Amino acid sequence: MPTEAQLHQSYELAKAHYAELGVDVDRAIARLLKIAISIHCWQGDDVRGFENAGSALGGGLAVTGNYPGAARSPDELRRDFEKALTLIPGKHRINLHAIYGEFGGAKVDRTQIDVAHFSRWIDWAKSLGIGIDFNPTCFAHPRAADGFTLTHRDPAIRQFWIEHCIASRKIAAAMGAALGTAAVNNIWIPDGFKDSPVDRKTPRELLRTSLDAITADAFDTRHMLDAVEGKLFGIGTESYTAGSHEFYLGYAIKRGILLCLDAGHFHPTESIADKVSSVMCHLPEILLHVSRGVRWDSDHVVVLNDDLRATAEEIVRGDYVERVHIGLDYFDASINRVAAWTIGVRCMQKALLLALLEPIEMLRRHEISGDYTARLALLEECKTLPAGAVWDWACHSAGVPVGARWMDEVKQYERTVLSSR
Ligand code: RNT
Ligand code: ZN
Repeated sequence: MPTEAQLHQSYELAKAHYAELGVDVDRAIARLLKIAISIHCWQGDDVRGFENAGSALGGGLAVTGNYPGAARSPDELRRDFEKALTLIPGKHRINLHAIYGEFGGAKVDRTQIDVAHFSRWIDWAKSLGIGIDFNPTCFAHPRAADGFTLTHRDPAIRQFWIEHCIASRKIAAAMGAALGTAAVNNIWIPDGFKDSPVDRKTPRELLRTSLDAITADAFDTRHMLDAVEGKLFGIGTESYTAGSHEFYLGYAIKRGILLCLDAGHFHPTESIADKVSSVMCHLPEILLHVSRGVRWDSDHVVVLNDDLRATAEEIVRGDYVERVHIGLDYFDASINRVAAWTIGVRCMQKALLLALLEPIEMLRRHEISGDYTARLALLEECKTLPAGAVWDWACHSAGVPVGARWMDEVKQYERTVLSSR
């Protein structure tokens, strides 16, 4: 492993290299460390939550793997999350689902959830100086067992889920107010059909009415931001989902709320990167669910691939850093869960750093002057610039392990904490 002096030397060499291209490396690091990633709590316990409702996950979601050490309680989940935070540079956020409330063994139905059930999460987040984001949980519940929630034909079931989403908005707003940073409250529903429906219209009209009821009360956007997440298909809803991308794009624009783009929710060859600048023409802010589909919306751990890089490039090139909320959404139970968090967040950050290190002024000049040869040549040369030395220095200066050294700590944590679960 390199010494501190060697790390610094590599960094200085990289800095000189980038300076020649007009890139200020120190500025890139400073900008990177200001970007908070919303880290999904559900990687830590395979989307189980603490409701004890005994319902299967459902909703077309599937977690596979049986790696030991999943968190079994809020305290274990928080402890694991804290461990991951010590391995990731910068300050981040936690993204909670409604099923992660602390119900003290009582049966609290989804319409009954209240900010009191999240007070320990709020106190904990406050002590760490991090923000919280939130999600109503419209799956893994007897009333979602037939696959319909906000679009259910039965008005009583629809009303149940409307009330759950209203309760979630209130909780999110209270979290945002308590922590001094707006909580994004993201609605995703599984509703759809396995086989081709003859009525594609009614569920969507019902969804519109349900969403109108949910968002009827205005909240201070300094405390809570509404988001809606579309999806092309799920397991068991291969032919039709009511909450499609077009449905929510229209709804978000009409209501001036956030649209959530999940990387796994489109046709497999479709990338969310190209969508960012399109939807940002019409929306003030968006939420991303950065995920990695392998052949389908499989929610694999995010890695530094071309898709991720393209998404980060679009955020940075478009100067959208302040308007794009970056959340992660994946769940892999076949590997160490603290490592799964750490890998995904660090990769997201590497992608952002690579984008921040682009010689964008030079690239733009080539493009504007029509010199596409020079644009292509420079883009390709950028791929082998010494970004690794800059990333290592960013980690070092943020006080987190450099390179693969963080895995030593995960192994140690596995031996001392996770293995006894
Ligand atoms: C499902 C959506 C949704 C969930 C989480 C658990 O396909 O991506 O965001 O993954 O809310
Ligand atoms: Zn998602």
